[in-house]
Amino acid sequence: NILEHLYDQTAQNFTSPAILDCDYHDILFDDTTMSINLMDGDLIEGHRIKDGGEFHPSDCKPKFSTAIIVPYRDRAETLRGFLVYMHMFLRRQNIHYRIYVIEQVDMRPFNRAKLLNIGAAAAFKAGYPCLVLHDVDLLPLKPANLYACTKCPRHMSSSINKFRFVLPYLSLFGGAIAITSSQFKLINGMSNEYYGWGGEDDDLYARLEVGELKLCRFAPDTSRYHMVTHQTQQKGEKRHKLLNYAKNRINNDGLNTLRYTEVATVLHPLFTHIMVDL
Ligand code: NGS
Repeated sequence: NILEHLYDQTAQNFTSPAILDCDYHDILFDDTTMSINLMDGDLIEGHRIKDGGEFHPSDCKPKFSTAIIVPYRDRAETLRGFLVYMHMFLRRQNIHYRIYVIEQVDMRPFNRAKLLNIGAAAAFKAGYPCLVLHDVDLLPLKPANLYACTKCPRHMSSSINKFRFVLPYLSLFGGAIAITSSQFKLINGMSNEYYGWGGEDDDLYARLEVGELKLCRFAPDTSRYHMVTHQTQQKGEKRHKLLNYAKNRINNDGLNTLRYTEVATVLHPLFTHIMVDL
């Protein structure tokens, strides 16, 4: 029973005006496919998504507050599709959430993990108890895949069309994951050292092992995602070397050593846009 793994998580500084608790039963067990044909206008017209891409149900009190953090650079079309789709998907889940897009503006190779750390820091400030770390090219296909934190860090995207819906390896912990803010702090977030594609998610898995946090997954059928195709990225040259001593770096590479320049933060109708120079 999925519900057993979930527990109440409402943001510290979030008070819902409604009295009735939201009902999650339908969401957890309803597997109808989502429609993705709606445009931004349809979303904003109801005035229910606040600037910065924050939503909370208006007719019930949500149990979950989730910050969805998306590392980003140079994929405007993919981002647009992602935002429209995700708000349609998430609004139906009766959760309180906000979408943060963390954009790397410098020209160095993409550093996914460092961008996620930056997003996490913003989410902590806003009081979110639960983080969903999410690639922009992944779209969840099952409404039952609740965007809330389970007691164990959860690998959400275990069934992706690109891999014919089969999990490539057991310790894979990338794509889309849910982890509580306190768990993420416990393992000092992610490494800031992985420039270029690959390895940073395996490094995060190593941190879970150090912190003795066991990951979990919902059933494969609930964890289905569509991956939007894109060009392959430049691979990180140092990733294997870094991975070899991942466990030794946990205390001196992560949230406690996070340094960057915030270039701008803009509240767009569908997302909070944080631009950073790493
Ligand atoms: C591993 C990478 C991971 C990556 C995974 C799946 O080899 O970062 O493949 O990648 N690890 C290293 O490079 C050390 S995927 O096929 O989804 O593009 O997440």
